[in-house]
Amino acid sequence: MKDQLEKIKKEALDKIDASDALDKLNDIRIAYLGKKGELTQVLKSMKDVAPEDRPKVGQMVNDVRTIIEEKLENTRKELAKKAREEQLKREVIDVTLPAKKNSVGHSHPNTIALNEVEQIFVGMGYEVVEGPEVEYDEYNFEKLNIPANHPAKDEQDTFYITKDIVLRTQTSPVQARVMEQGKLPIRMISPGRVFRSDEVDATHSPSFHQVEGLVIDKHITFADLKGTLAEFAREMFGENTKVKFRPHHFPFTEPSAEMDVTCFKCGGKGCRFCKGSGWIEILGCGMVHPHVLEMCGIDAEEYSGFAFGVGLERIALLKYEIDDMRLLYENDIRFLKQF
Ligand code: 2NM
Repeated sequence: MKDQLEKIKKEALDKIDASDALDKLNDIRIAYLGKKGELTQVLKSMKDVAPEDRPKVGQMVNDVRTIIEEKLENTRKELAKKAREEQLKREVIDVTLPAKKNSVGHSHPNTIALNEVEQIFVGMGYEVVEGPEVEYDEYNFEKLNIPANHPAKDEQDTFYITKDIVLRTQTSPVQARVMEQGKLPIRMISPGRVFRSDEVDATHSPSFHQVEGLVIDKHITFADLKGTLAEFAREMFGENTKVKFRPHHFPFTEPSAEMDVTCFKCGGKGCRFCKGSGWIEILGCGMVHPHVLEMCGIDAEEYSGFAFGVGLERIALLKYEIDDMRLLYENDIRFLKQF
């Protein structure tokens, strides 16, 4: 019996020594100490041992069990430690490696130009007001003195959502809404996206951006318009910039004009940039039509005002000397980073 126990002990300890994984230790535990394990079998054969020898043999079995258990536990700890060390080695971080560069975006030329326009007018005391891109026909056309049957309402120019709802073709409906609220005087600009059913080319897009301005107060005259827009041109394109107004027609203003600025490339002498004329067309403007004031609930006898509209893309293309509008819609970061 003693020899048998010694043999079991040696066998078990050798197997534990040879183990290189935690699950193998568990197999060994089951094989020797488990319910059907070898040591348990020995206990079951106690009935064949002489009764006076049983305590001694029992003690021996327990000693062997304790030795195997201790060896199992120690080996388990060693293997676990080795596994942890190997994991740490695998996960080691080389803090001397150069960091990955975060790619940062860049402001769009439209955004840069808009920030500049806003800064100029906010500096003159104007408010910046935004409004819906999907508008009622009433605000986009009717209240701006563009009646039914007007060619601007043609489906060729306007995206219709329903008979009465359109994608705004200008940001003036925002101004009609502000006038209607009746808080006077008004000094505001309304920047935003507008929509026209145009084919895409180097100077056209079905969706572009406008900044429109509106001033309403008592005694506002065309001189106020000229002084304000001349100052805007100087701040936007340089202090030597001169302006000139050419008569024009818009349904919502009377009189109406287009404003040109002296070419900021050649200073007015004429170059490729201004197509030899020395002048560059910048914006449309005029005195708000009395009909528009009345339709928006403003007494045209007491109040008058001027309004203007500039295309943001046009400003960006001119200022940054970009020759194709389509570049502004691709958002290629290599293009954007140049400005
Ligand atoms: C332009 C040109 C001229 C304009 C008119 C108005 C309003 F709402 F007061 F009637 N807002 N903007 C206007 C006037 C816009 O864009 C070329």
